[in-house]
Amino acid sequence: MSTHSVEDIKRQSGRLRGTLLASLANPVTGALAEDDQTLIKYHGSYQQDDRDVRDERRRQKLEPDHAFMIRTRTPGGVVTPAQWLKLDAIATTYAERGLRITTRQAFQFHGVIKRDLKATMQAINAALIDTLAACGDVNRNIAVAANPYLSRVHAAVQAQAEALSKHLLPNSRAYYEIWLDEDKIGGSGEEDEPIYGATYLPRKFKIGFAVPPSNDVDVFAQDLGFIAVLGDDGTLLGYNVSIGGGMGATHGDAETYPRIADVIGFVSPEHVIAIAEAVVTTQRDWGNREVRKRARLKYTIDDRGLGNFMTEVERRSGVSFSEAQAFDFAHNADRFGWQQGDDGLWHLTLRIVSGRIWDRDGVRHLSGLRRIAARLDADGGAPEFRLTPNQNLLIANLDDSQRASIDRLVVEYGLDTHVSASPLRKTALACVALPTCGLAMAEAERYLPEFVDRLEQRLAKHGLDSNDLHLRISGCPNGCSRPYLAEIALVGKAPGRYNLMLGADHRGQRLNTLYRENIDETTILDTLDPLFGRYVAERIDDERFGDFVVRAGIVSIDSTGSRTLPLELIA
Ligand code: SRM
Ligand code: SF4
Repeated sequence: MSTHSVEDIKRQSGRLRGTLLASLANPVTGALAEDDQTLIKYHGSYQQDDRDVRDERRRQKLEPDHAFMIRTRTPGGVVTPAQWLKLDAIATTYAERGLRITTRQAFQFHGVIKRDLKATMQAINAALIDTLAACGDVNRNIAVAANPYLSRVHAAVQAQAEALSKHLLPNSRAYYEIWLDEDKIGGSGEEDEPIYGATYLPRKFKIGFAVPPSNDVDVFAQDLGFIAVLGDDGTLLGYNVSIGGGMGATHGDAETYPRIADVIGFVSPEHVIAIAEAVVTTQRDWGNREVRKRARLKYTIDDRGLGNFMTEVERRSGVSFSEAQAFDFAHNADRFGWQQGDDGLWHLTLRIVSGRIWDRDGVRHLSGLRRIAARLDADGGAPEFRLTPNQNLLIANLDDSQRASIDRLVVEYGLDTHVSASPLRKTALACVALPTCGLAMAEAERYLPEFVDRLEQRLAKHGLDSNDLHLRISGCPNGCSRPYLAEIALVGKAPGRYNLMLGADHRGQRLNTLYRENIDETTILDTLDPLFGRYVAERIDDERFGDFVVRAGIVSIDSTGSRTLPLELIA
């Protein structure tokens, strides 16, 4: 890795250009120069290597099998059928692992080799989608409730999120010069960055818009959240604002921890951009630039004080927060199948296991969705594909006459797994982890199906087959599947070994707690088994498992339910 600090790399990058052009042109290696590996993130890509073959290649004295992950900036995860077809073609031509829906409603392409990077970026842009700021120390893809029923509010919130995403883009033309061959103009490399400045943010920054009763975006895991408040007539009155959420932690480092965001007040829709910009610039100026692990907004707030931070945001934005309005989240999972929106149109939510869409091992989901996209594209109207923050897929805005033909294709291509899957399987999430993620300590996406098989057997033993239990697996404590908000979570510690976390609620409002550390599958199942037994015997009415383990004192959560203590202190 580079000997330069990330702060130095950003400062010296000529507004995110570095030596990327030379790195891309170098035919000797499949990798980029070290500092460029940091800079390419701001362009929406990560250099990775296939970890399944890493050791073997090292033995053979070969360089790692380098390839790139590319992530889109798709606020709210919305694309048209025509765009879907183009993304499918890009995945088929350049990527190795199909299309991957992320937990922030982006598409990821894995396994793009260096010499195809530019062509892939150009093809994505030709689909009128970009990847700018999808990664890096900037505002990331903005998550928006995929909410299929409150369609009018969804449209208003989506429009607001798109405008905000655009507003918070870096000003540098580096992306357009490097990938899209835009001519350099005077001042290139020294562009003004009015929001970010020369060193951008201290760390990544994430925004989510929630529309109650659904908390599918896990708004309290976001650095900045906007929770829609509706009037009696269903119109959008404004938003409760939440700040300081985040999941990432480091094993054994008590200075790092997941944190539930604080709700700090209410603002009207016209103030969203001013508030967001003020939160971003305050974090830019106040965030920790010495210790990257402490650089997220959640630590800035804990270090500087929530009240001080709020006052500064009000000062910078010129907007005063009103008192937060009451809100009520019912769940943080998706609702599958057909739902009719309040505009009369129909929306179909399909389950996509860990967001991976490909044709492999008898599965033909990529082909099936290609047929559906082609049909919808030909039909006209305003259909759209909407990625959900739970890695699933919504086919939105259909009229009644279109449903039967889509249903036929869904069944023909086996895209109807939500019909037969257990509630546990339907809502289970796993991050990507191995073989592409460089930080993975254990399997997640590839392990989820078999772990669910075994967990289902234990649940069945206790008559809990139909229990809607939320399970999430992450390959390391960074928490990309938002595991700390699951009733049961496995957080990777080492190959085949996980920390078992218990006790979050099903609305994304309470973090779970470390219950057993560094255990293997058999121990995990044997640990859960008696707890399921107690749950059946002792639960009150329709009490959820996550609530039960807290009430029964099996895990202890602080009285506010918004634990901000380091994991290690809680265990
Ligand atoms: Fe993540 C880093 C994948 C959502 C917290 N995340 C990574 C990297 C890029 C690994 C790396 O830095 O080398 C992973 C690439 C794996 C791969 O091969 O694709 C990765 N994160 C993902 C995705 C694809 C997971 C998924 O299965 O869908 C999600 C892409 C989101 C997107 O479209 O932008 C993803 N990551 C999240 C979330 C969930 C969310 O945002 O709602 C979190 C927790 C929320 C948060 O940020 O606190 C998350 N990812 C992290 C962290 C820990 C950050 C921290 O504050 O400590 C890292 C590591 C880091 O930044 O150093 C990380
Ligand atoms: Fe990789 Fe860890 Fe994120 Fe999983 S949680 S994708 S293993 S960084």
